[in-house]
Amino acid sequence: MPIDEVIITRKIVERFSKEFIESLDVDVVIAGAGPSSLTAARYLAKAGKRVVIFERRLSPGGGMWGGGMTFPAIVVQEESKHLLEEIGVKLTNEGGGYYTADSVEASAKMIAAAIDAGARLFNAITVEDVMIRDSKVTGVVINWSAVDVAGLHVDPVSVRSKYVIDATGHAAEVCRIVQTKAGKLKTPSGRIEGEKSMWAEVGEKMTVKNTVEVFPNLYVAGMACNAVMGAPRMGPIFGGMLLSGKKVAELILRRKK
Ligand code: 48F
Repeated sequence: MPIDEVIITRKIVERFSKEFIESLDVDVVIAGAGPSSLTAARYLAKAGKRVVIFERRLSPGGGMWGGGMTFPAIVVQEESKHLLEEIGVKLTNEGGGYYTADSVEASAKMIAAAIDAGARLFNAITVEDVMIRDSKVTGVVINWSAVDVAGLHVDPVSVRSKYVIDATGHAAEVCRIVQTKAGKLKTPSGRIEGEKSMWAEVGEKMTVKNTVEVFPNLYVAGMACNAVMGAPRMGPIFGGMLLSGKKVAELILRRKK
């Protein structure tokens, strides 16, 4: 078969355009593609929701690839291990309720499982703002991450969604934008409370408890929950991230429309 560079270019642009246009008006947009996002996306897409993830970096997976201090292993606890087993991640029982997994295998399988369930994942795109109508979040505003990196003055474009999940990790970037532009969040002080120092046991429990709707139609998942609600970080134990992703999917699936 002859190979033509211009055909290759056309096919890439056509395919991207088709998929991007299909993603402009969806049920759920998730900002960030870490472990909480990928779990939420898998559950939501499996339930038939149209889900789009925008990830700033080239590689989705967030903080999971690096395990603990780049030792490529993660720990999960008994009550969350089914969320990795469901997608075929091999676990080692370390005793006492602790299980370990290869962080690279876990990250790769979580990404594949979310996409296989039907979620669409766009990498190298940053969520830089939200749309708000009648005091409700109605979508996100996005731009190429490269535009940001290069400091180019280029206007972003918009994507409508019924719900937005802030799964941007420690930075809780979407919530910070909403706080700046729309005011009060549903937190004890109405503001972002700020993440607290490492305390794995409390942090893990609080991440799940703090998985809530923080502004009409805006949910938090993963580490962003503790950053917004004011609870400890927990380091390279990932059960709370996975359970938070599952919980946010359940909260959205329970909504009427
Ligand atoms: O931080 P991250 O892995 O999110 P998570 O699901 O998991 C946290 C754990 O990895 C770890 C931890 C566990 O004990 O504390 O930190 O809460 O992934 C967040 C992803 O969001 C991307 C970022 O590049 C990363 O891949 N991201 C951040 N801001 C934006 C974004 C943004 N504005 N737009 C798009 N992506």
